Amino acid sequence: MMVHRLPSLMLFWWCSRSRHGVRQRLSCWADGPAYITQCPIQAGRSYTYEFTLVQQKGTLLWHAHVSWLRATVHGAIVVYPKTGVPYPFPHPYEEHSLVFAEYWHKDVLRLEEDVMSSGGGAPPADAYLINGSPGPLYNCSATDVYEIAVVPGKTYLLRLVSASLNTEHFFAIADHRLTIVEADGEYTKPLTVDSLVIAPGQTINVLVQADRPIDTYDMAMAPFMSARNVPFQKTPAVAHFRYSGAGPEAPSRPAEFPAFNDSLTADFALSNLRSLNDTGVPLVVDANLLFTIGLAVEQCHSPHPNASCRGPGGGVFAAAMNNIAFVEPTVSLLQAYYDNTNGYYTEDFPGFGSRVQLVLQNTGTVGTENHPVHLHGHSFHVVGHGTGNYNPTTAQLNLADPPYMNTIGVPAGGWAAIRFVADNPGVWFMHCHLEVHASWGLAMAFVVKDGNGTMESLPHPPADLPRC
Ligand SMILES: [Cu+2]
Repeated sequence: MMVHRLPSLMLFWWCSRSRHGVRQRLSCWADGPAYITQCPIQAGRSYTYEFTLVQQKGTLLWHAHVSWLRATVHGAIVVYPKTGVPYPFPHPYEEHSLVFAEYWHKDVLRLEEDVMSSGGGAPPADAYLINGSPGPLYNCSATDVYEIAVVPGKTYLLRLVSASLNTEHFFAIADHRLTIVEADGEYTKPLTVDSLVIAPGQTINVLVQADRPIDTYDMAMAPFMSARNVPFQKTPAVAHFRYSGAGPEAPSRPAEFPAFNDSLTADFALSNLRSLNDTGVPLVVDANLLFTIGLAVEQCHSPHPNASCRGPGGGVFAAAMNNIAFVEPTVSLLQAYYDNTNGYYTEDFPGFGSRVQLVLQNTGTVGTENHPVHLHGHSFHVVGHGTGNYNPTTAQLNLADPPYMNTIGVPAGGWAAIRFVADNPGVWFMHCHLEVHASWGLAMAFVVKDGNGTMESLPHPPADLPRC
């Protein structure tokens, strides 16, 4: 599969995953994040992303991975099971993808520049969007509503994809329950909920039964905001789940949501999500890492504090992983690693094939917030999570059937433990998928060195790889 002839400065993140026992490796050059695995594609140039989908299926997200361009450059990728392989649930009557996004009236490059030079937070989105439409709750948008025509009695599979920039969202359908059957491209045991939270970067498939009286029902996304004192857009984006026979003029039934800061409900799905199949959780680990993640405020050093120190208390927002704020390099880290260029990376990550447990501890000196942390190049088993500080002697880990994901919402003031096998050579970005947090430095990259066997080495870079 290839994506090519990209019009201008765009990069594509590919949710490359290497499943246990599955050869989905060796395509780090096609991963996409700017200054991690390549330099940005310049206007008028192109880069062909080549990668292999081996035994991968499900709903994935592609998006630009430079600056804040993901806001408008994104989409769903649906990988169907091989011909003849059924879903592990009754075949739905129809399938629809719903892509969630945030919209600003401003050019997002300007938006990013303004936010980063202000030292303060990101302004709320001007609207939320479902498949590009904000829906009737926004001004002048009464007819700009995405709609699914529904046959009563049938079952629908909805592929939910969040390309949102800085906000996590609840999703709900009026009077209907949602049965989660897949998360981040991996089947789960069916879990039925009234609403769920989806973080930027995540994909969740749900089954919905059209078993309610004939009418039009709102399918809506509303903000989940775990941080205090952060301004955010409160108006939900609404799409319609319209039964055939419903009067076109009748008002739709509104979806109901938990309170915007209801962390308990937000965490429910994660707490109860279980992998459907044996995904090969490492029962013992070779490396046990604990990284803190969180936001902080730095002292103002600007001669123009009113303009450039608009964070809390007249400071400048910052973020860190393991107490180090990630600063975007001016070269591609993968290129630097491939060329053995000194000064850009260390080689202290556990060796090829290591079974790694990584505990992400959410800290932060300016209140805490849920951080959806995404790891490139690997899916991971979410073996545990909880509130407060991680305590290895009391933490309850699920080593039987944890969900196998690539983005994990680390609870506000809490922790999440993930396990994965570092068997994909290359440089892999790990970052908060709230774009403003990543810009502040909530990011890092792992160097996974080559193994000794065949098909365990980073290949040579493709000829058309963009150069800095
Ligand atoms: Cu974050």
